[in-house]
Amino acid sequence: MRLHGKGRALSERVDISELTAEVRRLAAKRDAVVLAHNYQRPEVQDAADFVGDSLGLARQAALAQARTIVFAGVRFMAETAKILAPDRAVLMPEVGAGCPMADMITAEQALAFKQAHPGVPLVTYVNSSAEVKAVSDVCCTSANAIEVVRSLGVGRVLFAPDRNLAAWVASRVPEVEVIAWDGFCPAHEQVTAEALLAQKQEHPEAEVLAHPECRPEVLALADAVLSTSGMLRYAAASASEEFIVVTEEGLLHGLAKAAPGKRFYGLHPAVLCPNMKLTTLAKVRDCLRDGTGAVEVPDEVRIKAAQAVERMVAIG
Ligand code: CIZ
Ligand code: SF4
Repeated sequence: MRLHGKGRALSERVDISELTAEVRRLAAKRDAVVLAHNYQRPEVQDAADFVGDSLGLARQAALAQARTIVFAGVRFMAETAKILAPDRAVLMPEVGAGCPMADMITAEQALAFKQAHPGVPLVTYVNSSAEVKAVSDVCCTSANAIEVVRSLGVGRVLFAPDRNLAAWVASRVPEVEVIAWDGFCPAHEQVTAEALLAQKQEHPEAEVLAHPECRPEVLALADAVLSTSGMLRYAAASASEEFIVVTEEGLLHGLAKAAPGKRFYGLHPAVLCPNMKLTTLAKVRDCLRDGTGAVEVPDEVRIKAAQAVERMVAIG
């Protein structure tokens, strides 16, 4: 039985190295750049030209010289790339990869939210559809939400769709009243304080890095609350050798590369986004080979959504 297991692991490795070579060959042939989100499968990250958070990747998309952008992530991320790079073809290897949190608010609901609070700006997390961005005043990411809200210089803001990120921002910017939409990320929401406390007991020396999509009682136990790009920088710069990482487990791969030799622990049960895992290396290869999975954002939506995204980019 052990032999069988070892043999299988070896053949999977061969598959991965062959598929990676095919991905690279097809990307060159199609004049494509492959972008992978920090939560993607390790082998997809390793085969990509760039790995990062949604905004970093959308910026890469805008800078890329390539005619085609293959986006390994979820739909709102590929849409953001299309918004910033409208003249490029943006392809998704798995068109069914959505984000349940982004689906928790529609453009109609966002408009009604605004109408119920006249004159109060709507700050929308990038984890939202292009249509919702188009009716928003400004976007934010988990990396810049606090700065974006502060920069508006107003006493009240509407915040959608993530209630946990909204609560985190409200705690850090107490001078602003944050009126939150009741959305959440199912993967981060299922993390409990008990699960984190159990892991802290196992690893008492570890620093706890948590994503602001987690519930407030989980964030209260963290040493640092950070976006994925923030965690990568923090872990590399910190004097600590061990970290408990409270975000989607795909980031553990990037952390091990960003801070070699340091130890990173996830949680039990693991924080997993099934949508992020839908994209496989074989699907990336198929997408490059067949040119399928084009993401389109109609011009009238794209132009308005671009204003909200570009306003955020100008802030930081
Ligand atoms: O904006 C992103 O890429 C997401 C969803 C997470 C993060 O914190 O980077
Ligand atoms: Fe959406 Fe959460 Fe998955 Fe990110 S981890 S894509 S917020 S469901």
